[in-house]
Amino acid sequence: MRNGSVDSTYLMIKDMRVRGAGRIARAAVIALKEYCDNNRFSSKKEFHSNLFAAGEKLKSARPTAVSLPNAVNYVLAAAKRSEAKNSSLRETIGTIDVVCDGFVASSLKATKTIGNYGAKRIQEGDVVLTHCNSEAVTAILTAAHEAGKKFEVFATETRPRFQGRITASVLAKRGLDVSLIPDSAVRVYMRKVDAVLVGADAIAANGAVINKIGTSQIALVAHETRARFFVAAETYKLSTTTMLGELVEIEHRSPYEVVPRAWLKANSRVKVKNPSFDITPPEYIDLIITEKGIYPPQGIVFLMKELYAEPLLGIG
Ligand code: RI2
Repeated sequence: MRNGSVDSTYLMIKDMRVRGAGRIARAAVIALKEYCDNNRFSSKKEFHSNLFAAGEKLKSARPTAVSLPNAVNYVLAAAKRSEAKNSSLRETIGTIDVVCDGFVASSLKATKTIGNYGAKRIQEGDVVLTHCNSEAVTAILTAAHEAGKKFEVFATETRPRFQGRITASVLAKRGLDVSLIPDSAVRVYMRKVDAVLVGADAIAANGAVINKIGTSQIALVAHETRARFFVAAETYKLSTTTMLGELVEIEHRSPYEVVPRAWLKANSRVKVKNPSFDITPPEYIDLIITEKGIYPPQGIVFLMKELYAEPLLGIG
């Protein structure tokens, strides 16, 4: 069995050569498509068990961004439906190809739609602060800029992996007015900030947002200065299992992302903690911008029920 696309995508997601909640979802779906197309299966049974094993492997690459299991489950659900219809192996693989292409296209379209919806929330003269690197956020800022609005952006560095540099670089190349600031400088600049705009790795049924570590501190400071706090997320980042009371697992990454190996060796009694994500409670969030519309966090559970309750629960 040629597992190449699945194994290499698993590793690229795990060590964050492919990162960002939307990107990892699309990468996993493309890996599953390639896996189906590039292998010969002796029976439908073999196909299904191998496909589900590949899906489980991909889902295990990173635990927090729910976009990853949601995207993989979307493909596996199509395989299950095909099995239930007793389709031939060739038909099933054909269906999976279509489903994977459809997911990737609709994911890209959703980000663009969020850009257009969110751009309306940026006012002329605003100062906007963002954290980490989110395609949904850069889509909004870019759309507002292309609409001719003049505004200033502060991008936090986002230690320990400095994804804020990606954001600052992308926005500057697109002609936006952007300043990179240390994470620890957020409170200094927040007095000038009109709106905070962040992405999401997962959104819980109560409207809490799981995003890059540091997001919840920024929300607290935004609350203090009454800056608006917006979240931009495609609906495949909704965590349906939180409707059943399940918690979103927070990823803890290597201490060597925080300090060099030699330093830790010389200071071996020091414990280094590196949680990747934190949880911003709904009370600190004004609006969640999705491709299906803009919701207060308290409205998210209704969107979740409308979109996913039946198709997603019970899969996995
Ligand atoms: P988009 C990222 O996680 C950040 O937390 C970002 O806010 C989120 O994914 C959403 O990104 P990481 O992969 O899907 O850098 O909006 O840990 O691009």
